Amino acid sequence: MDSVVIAIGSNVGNRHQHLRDAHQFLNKISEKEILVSPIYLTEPVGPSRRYFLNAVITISTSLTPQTLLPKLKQFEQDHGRQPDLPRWSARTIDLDIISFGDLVIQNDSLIIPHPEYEKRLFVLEPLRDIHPNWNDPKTGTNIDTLIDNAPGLQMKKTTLDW
Ligand code: PH2
Ligand code: MG
Ligand code: MG
Repeated sequence: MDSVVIAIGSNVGNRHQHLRDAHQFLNKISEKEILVSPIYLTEPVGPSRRYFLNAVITISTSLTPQTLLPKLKQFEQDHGRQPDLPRWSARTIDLDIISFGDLVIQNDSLIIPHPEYEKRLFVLEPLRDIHPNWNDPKTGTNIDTLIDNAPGLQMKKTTLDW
């Protein structure tokens, strides 16, 4: 069984409810108790002007990355996410696999660890909240160093609950 770190984001509609729906879904598919970060309000990275709610959840699964990924995509579509919109479009819900146990995968449909998470404080900060001793599976870089090296981003922890 592997521990899988999943980053969640929403910047359209009832963002809080979308995160809660994702939480409920991940709780259901996880084979052990999930780990859940606080919810952050974050400045958009890229051209979108709508602020995001972001969080990180760790699940445990005996699925493979290739079988977990379509389940996450199906959830996104069931929650009003249109699959073929451009990369930076606003999104009701986005579920990104950040890491999958210690696996390092690089193929056309999947790159693990997530190729850009090191640049994204909206992933790194909530990740550190639940895994303060986390190291990147590919480079071994620890989470404090990753955060020190990431570009600045306006963000704050909210008191929103799950
Ligand atoms: N997701 C993106 C692009 N930009 N910015 C923030 N703050 N949070 C996100 O989750 C996010 C983003 C693409 O998935
Ligand atoms: Mg994303
Ligand atoms: Mg995504």
